[in-house]
Amino acid sequence: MIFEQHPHRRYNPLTREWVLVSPHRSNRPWQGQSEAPVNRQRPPHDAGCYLCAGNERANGVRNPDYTGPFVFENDFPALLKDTPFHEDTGSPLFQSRTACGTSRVICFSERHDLTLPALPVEAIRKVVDVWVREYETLARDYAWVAIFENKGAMMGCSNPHPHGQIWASDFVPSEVAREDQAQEAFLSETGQNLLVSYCEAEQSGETRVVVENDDWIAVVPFWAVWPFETLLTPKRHRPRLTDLSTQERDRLAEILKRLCTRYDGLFRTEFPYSMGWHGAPPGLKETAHWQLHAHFYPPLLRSATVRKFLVGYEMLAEPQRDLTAEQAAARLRAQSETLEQDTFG
Ligand code: H2U
Ligand code: ZN
Repeated sequence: MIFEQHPHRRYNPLTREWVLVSPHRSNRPWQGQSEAPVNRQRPPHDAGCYLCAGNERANGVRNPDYTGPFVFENDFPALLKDTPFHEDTGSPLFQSRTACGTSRVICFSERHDLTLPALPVEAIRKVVDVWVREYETLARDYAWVAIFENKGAMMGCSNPHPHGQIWASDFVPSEVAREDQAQEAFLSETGQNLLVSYCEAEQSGETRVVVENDDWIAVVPFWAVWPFETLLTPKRHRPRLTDLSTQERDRLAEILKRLCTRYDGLFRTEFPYSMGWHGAPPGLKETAHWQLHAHFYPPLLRSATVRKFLVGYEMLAEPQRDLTAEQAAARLRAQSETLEQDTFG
């Protein structure tokens, strides 16, 4: 395809933003920053870890001797339950309003040394169940439940014990509101669900597919910004995590392991990323336009220590990438689905 060798822009229909793709630059030399490699040798239990079973957290509370996933209220939450109501819309220049909510931390398992891809599928399945359960509980009281994982020091993760976070808020955050509007507009303009149609189209082409099973598909989206960004979504129309069948939860655990193992294999490192779930906001009655999906946004570009920066043109104009989504998908497809523990650290 000629346009894969020439600068072009691609449209992200989920956010209605454009990304500039410059494939002719892929082989430019790099003399910029590389990060120090992290020591990945970790013990199964670390006496100094705030998140390990039986240990004392930063605020003095002791974790139980848990096995499997463990959820606790974040000791340093970004959102608080009882913030006094305040709304200031008097001036278009100085608008503010109260934000209420709650934050939780989810340790994926008692193992300090095992990230998602290193856990057995059955253990990942338990994490899936906790995501669904937490979503279900918090969706009763909140307008949005953010379920996400910040992985790796490069992504600002403060603790090596594999864990994710859950933030519930009484407002729908901007990124989600944008996706809501875009999917709604797509349905009313075309009569189709945006992501269901998109993934059907990707399945027939295969150039951007990374992994799939009977119920799930992961692609490097056509409009990806991060070099190895992926979009993971059910094959059938499922607006929310709570709409997943037992089998879909089983197969989600399976595909998560396969996808993350490929990520780890790419640069032979515990692949850093921010990932999280987007689905129909809890309060929404009409959900035909929504499709559940997870975004994986990994920062790495060309090795375990060389990352992509969204700076300069990206900050001031629009996102830009050199490696095409098709090249990234091919690289991920070429990886093994067997975790080579001995290659780390
Ligand atoms: P991140 O590393 O992804 O930031 O998550 C760690 C979270 O765990 C962070 O939000 C919380 C931090 O507030 N935490 C506790 O609640 N208690 C602790 O003792 C340590 C960390
Ligand atoms: Zn730990």
